[in-house]
Parts: sequence; C-alpha cells; structure tokens
Amino acid sequence: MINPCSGPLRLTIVLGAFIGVMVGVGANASDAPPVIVAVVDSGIDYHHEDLKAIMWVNIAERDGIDYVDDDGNGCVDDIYGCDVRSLVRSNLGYYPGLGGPDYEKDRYMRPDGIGHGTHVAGVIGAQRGNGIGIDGLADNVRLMAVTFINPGNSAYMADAAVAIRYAVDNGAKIINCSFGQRYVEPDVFYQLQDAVTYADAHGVLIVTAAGNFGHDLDATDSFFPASLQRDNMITVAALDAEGGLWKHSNYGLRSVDIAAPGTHVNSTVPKGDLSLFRKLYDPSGYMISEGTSVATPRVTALVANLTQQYPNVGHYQIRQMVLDQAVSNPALAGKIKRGASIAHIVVSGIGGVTP
Ligand SMILES: [Ca+2]
Ligand SMILES: [Ca+2]
Repeated sequence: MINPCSGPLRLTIVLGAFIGVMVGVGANASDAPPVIVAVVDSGIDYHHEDLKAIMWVNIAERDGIDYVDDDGNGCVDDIYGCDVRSLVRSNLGYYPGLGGPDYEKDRYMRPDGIGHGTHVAGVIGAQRGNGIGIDGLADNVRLMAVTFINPGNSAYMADAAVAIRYAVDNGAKIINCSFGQRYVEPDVFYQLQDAVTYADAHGVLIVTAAGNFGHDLDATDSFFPASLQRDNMITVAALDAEGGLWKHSNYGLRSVDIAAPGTHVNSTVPKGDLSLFRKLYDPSGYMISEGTSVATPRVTALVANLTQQYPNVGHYQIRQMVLDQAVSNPALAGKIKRGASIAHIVVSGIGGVTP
C-alpha cells in the first residue's frame, strides 16, 4: 500500500491469508476463452512454475522484433504486460514490456521487484490441478502484468492511471488494484478518475483494496483508488481467521463493498533471498501473507469466474452478482455495506493449497 507523501510514495505491503473458504463458481473452464485479468501492481514473476502457463501472452510481441512495438500499442516488447513506470520510461525512452529483452537481460529489471504482484497473481489464478504449489481461485484466466510499483516500494499514482488504461486497451475485463494512497494531488485524482471512467466505458470492473490502516474511510481518511467509489469498482476489506474484520483493515459503511478472508494466505512469490528487506521473496517460491491486498484478489477471482460463466452479462450485473453472493456477517454490521462478507461462499474447487 502506498502511504502519504508526495513525489515517489512509500509503499506498505499488505498481503496475507489462507484459504479453504471462498472458491470458484464452478464454470469448469469448458471451451470458453479465458478471462483476461490485469494485475496492476509491482509486476508478476512470469517465469514462476505455477504462473507461467496462465500468463496473458501478446502474440504480436512474442513473435515480433526486439525493441520494436510490433502491435503499436505504445509499449515495446510487452509479451506478458507492460511496465508503465514513468521513471523507467524516462530512462529508456519507452515503456518496456515484461518478457522483452530489457527484462530478460537486465538483472536490475526483475519481472517483479518486490513480489507483491506475484503474490496477488497467485491468489487469483495460480495454475489449478498441476500438482505443484497452490491452486488459484479462478478457473480459466490469463494474467496480464502491469507494473507501476518500483522495487523500492515506491510508486507514482499517476502511473496507476496509465496502467489501468493499458489494461483496458489490451483486453482485460477485470483489473485488480491491491494498493492505494491516502492522499493524491488534484491532478492525479482526475487522472485516476478518468482512467476508472475509461474502464467503465469499456465494461471493465476494477477490484480495489480498502487498505490496512484500520481506519474508517467514511469518516477519517481516504484511500485511492478505493475512495473514488465508482459504479464499476468493488472495494474489499479483509477478514481475520475468525471471520471478523481484520484488525488492520480499513472499513466504511459507505466506502467498502465487501469483505473477504485476508489472513494466512499462501501464494506464489519469486524465488529469492529471504534476507531481502521487505520483499515477498522466498526460496520455495511460495509465501504466506495477509492484508487487504490478498483479500482483494479473492474477489477478483470470483468476478473472473462469474464473467466466465456469464459471458453475455454486463459488468454492472456481474458486480451485483458478486455483492449478492455475500452473506450477512454480524461482525461487520455498521462497518461495511450491508454488513456482508464472502467468507463462507463456496461453490466449487479449492484455492490456496499449501505447497
Ligand atoms: Ca507493444
Ligand atoms: Ca517487439
């Protein structure tokens, strides 16, 4: 999560939680094409054993020419997604793509510099039934990585707006935003809002984290993009292991739509050194974390499964179907809309199996 300061913004990682409860909607993949889900975050480790098969692949770039924007979408060599960080762009002179030579040859440009996006990605869609690692919650998705968070946990929220537009332009139907910032400059506010409106106009739902400060977003604080509260957004709080509101989760009767499990969530991370400060890396390639960042992709997965199952239903109706699946939870009364959570919704499948 991004916290308040201007310029490059310090992030606070917000991961977490385990499984067993909310699961897929049982679309069973069938012959329907996969739903493209964008993870706007710190990147995705597209080499990961449990993710590589479900990465979105831009064929024109995979089969194209290095350092050429083969499909003319504004990002060079974006095989698995794009890195829209403005600082990177200014150094290279173009937006580099994940999977392209910049990422394959430059050891400083890791597919995911902090592991946060990779963890989020695994919760949504880690390859199911392959006998390794974990099973993601979504049945049939392709994950698009859109990077805007720096390896040092800082980010520009204006880049998040660019990231959302890239995701929409390249076919994502759902965008996971497990990040936020408590204050944004007016110009950045409008850039973000315009990007969310752009997504809305293209029938794209955005699932956002409520944040991890334990604050009431109605009364004392804002958290963007969640606080934009648009019709194509779903804002997610985190539940603890007992089904109550996780102690650090933000909430808000008007601001927060739904809650999902957010503690002891096992998911994918880049294989790396445990000693790396504040990085979600682990030699095993898996790690348990907590927070609204991991509650959010659970809801994203549910949106993906419903989108798969009802391909001709509009995004507002899909959103309503998600909210209607929430069950009344007395522990959340007065805290989030309708006091409901999806903690106990199980339709089919199992998510987040420990490796
Ligand atoms: Ca391109
Ligand atoms: Ca290319």
